[in-house]
Amino acid sequence: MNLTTALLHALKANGAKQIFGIPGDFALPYFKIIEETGILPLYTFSHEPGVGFAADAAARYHGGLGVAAVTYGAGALNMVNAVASAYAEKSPVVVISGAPGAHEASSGLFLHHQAKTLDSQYRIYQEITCDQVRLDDPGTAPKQIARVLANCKRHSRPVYIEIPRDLVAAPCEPVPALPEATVDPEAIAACADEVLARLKQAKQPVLLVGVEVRRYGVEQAVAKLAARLGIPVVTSFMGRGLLADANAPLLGTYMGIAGDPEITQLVEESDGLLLLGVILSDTNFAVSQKRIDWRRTIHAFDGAVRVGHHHYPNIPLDRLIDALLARTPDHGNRFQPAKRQYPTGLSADDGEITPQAIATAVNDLMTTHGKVPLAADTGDCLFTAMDIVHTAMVAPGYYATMGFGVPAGLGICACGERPIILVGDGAFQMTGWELGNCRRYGWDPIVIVLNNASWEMLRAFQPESHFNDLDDWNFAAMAAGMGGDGMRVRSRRELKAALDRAWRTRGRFQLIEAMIPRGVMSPTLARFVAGVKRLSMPKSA
Ligand code: TPP
Repeated sequence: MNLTTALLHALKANGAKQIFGIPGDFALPYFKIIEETGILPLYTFSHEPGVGFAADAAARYHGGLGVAAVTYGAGALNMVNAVASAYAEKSPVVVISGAPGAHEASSGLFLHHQAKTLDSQYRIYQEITCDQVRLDDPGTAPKQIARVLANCKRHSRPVYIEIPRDLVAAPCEPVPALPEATVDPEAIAACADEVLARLKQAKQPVLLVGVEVRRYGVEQAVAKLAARLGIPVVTSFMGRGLLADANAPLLGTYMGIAGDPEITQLVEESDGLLLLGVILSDTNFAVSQKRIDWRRTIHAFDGAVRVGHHHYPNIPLDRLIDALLARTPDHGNRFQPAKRQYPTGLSADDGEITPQAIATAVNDLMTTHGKVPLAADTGDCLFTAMDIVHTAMVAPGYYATMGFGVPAGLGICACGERPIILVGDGAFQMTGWELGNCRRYGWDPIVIVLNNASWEMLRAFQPESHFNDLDDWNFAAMAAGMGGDGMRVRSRRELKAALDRAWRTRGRFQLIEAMIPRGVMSPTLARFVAGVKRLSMPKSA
């Protein structure tokens, strides 16, 4: 075994299913080993942000490790935003970067791709990963790889592994089993007892689930717990798509004043709000008009639990859920919330296309053919997704980077699914070109570009600025050259026909360019903007 194969076997043993990457001269030697051993399939993309987003989405979707492989400097530094996003949103992405060999580092010359010092890249990545290693000693490498991968999984955050190019084939022992975290069973028991006592006291307990529930693979267990406790469940905005296939008493998604008023009232008036794996981000809570009394909440996040003013460190989420389940017998009582109604039955006429019409058309498609996963970008497409039936979804709901949607959808394709990708024209201008890689891999996602020739979300906040006007690029016309089919649609009739055709056509990506008039947005975005504007207005005396 050599250094690279030891790493690849360890990645596979710990849940990686594939590698996304772009090589460079510092990375060619280890890419050669990836390709020739076939330990994990390799998918190359066109631009490093796409590599990072695809690895992030694959990790989110299949619940294992995502792997993004790049070259030193120009490659790795080109991926910083995508890895920062994965850090913020707790996605376990393993970044592998090639690097100069030892003799090159001591040549006295500046090396190509070097930013400031040879260590600049390592230091930059220290800020956006939870552990790092440079594999410059094959003797200690197995233990160091084990430590870094263990931290990636434990914290569910990106890690950084640098391989000097002269060591990729150095003999190396296999990576040992990852070190287990030590936990105190008594602390977990005490914590679980207090959580359940608080819930029992509450007149209106509610369970709010966030992204960690998927990251730590406890969706089914959480669904079971919610059913046994008989309390309603809602997801956070970021957690949209969680529990989509679990049998949980799920009401919908909490979005404060931008969301369903019944859900908002339920969450904000709860006297026993249990937040499981929820990131306390502004997008999850800022439009709540600060109505949540945090002293009355129970918050399990980042391996710790806070119950009112009590703090329990070192309580992994999966261990907490196990302990809660062990203390909650199944009495067969089931809370059956009223099912949220999503818009269906598009009237396929000559009327103009709105974001809401797109949600309706997608709902009709899923009603007929069954649910498919969604990948959404930032912009109104993300808010439009809130009107689509609750299905598995990846989206940058907190870090809110544009450019995520298309490569994230391809990350889902690499997991063997055919997603629907929702993306605005502004975001498509950034990373839409990754679709050109579909043909090589036989991927055929359905892509809906919401083309309003505008940075509409920004316009909503600042309508007077002309810089939010974009040109009309005619993306549909470009699809054929990239190996897909493009359809530009202007009416609801055309939209429905294009979606039906896209569904039937397999083997090529399907790009539906839905032309939406400027100024027309989804009802959820309209409420979100109105809410944020209202909350950010100075209070009158
Ligand atoms: N750059 C990145 C990488 N991410 C961002 N979120 C922004 C800039 C700021 N930003 C937020 S929304 C937006 C911009 C520029 C406009 C999005 O336009 P588009 O994708 O066309 O979607 P729309 O708002 O029209 O729905």
